[in-house]
Amino acid sequence: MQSVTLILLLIPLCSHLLHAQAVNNNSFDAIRGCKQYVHVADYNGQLDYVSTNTLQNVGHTNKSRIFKIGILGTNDGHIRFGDSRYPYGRDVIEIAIAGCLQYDHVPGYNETLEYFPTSSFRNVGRTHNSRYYRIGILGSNDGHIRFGRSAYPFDETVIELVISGWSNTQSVARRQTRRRDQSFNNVVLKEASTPRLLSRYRPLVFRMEVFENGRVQLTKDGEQRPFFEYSDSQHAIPADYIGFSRWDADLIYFYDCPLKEDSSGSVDSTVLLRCSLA
Ligand SMILES: *[C@@H]1O[C@H](CO)[C@@H](O)[C@H](O)[C@H]1NC(C)=O
Ligand SMILES: *[C@@H]1O[C@H](CO)[C@@H](O)[C@H](O)[C@H]1NC(C)=O
Ligand SMILES: CC(=O)N[C@H]1CO[C@H](CO)[C@@H](O)[C@@H]1O
Repeated sequence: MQSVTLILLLIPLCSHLLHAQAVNNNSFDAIRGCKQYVHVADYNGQLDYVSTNTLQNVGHTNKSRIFKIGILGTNDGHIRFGDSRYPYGRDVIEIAIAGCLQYDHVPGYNETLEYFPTSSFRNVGRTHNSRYYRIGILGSNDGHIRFGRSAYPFDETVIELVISGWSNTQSVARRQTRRRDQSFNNVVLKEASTPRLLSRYRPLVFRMEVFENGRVQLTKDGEQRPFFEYSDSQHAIPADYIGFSRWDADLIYFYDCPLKEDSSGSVDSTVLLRCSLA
């Protein structure tokens, strides 16, 4: 049997969740408030059994008990239940990507990218000399973001940001010129060590700020200092169009995410927070 990685999510039964679906913008909104279980054992491995007595969200009828569960993966989810008790992790998944648009079926590095016009984004931050965008990446390594001036930037220069390539160790900024036959030239602008930045189990969510003078800063949610930055003042390239690619690992991107300062105080977050604590 093909080895698969699954993530099981125990979902709270909560009427507010139905209300929240009206504003769903990506499929991960459905698992808000769930506990997350990763590093799932193989079929013949030792399973951790979660004691259902300790779950906060169990539906009851006088003839049954109801559990709501989510599975993320390509195939072969296996659920076993019985009367044994084992300890379990209390890790509550935090859905940082609420309200983002989701992009999967990400094209390969040498395929034609789909560039999204940032002028159509609902969520763009602006300062007097920069614009910023909130983006999420879920996957084990090698996020690739390209941005530039047009939707079909062949024979044009774009910026390519490699987020934790080289087996999730290093991030790089390049100036890239790509031709219609997909041949390309790269000029390296910056290399930085970023060990274990990406994860298959938790999205990396960050702000990408593009300054008019060619500076670019990537800053993780909840952090003040960029984890990656460079400046290319000779060739400032605006992020009028943004595209996403991958290398050897499947990725899911989240883009046009609500900017942090907006999302934290919104009505929807409040409702959902109450839901996950219920
Ligand atoms: C179970 O619930 C149903 C409907 O809620 C009720 O009609 C029935 O009498 C209940 N049965 C018992 C054994 O309590
Ligand atoms: C993309 O093309 C370059 C040059 O043609 C090649 O070296 C590289 O391995 C290709 N990458 C992928 C992921 O196919
Ligand atoms: C919470 C949120 O961002 N909701 C948006 C989902 O998408 C629709 C249509 O694009 C918007 O109208 C909502 O505001």
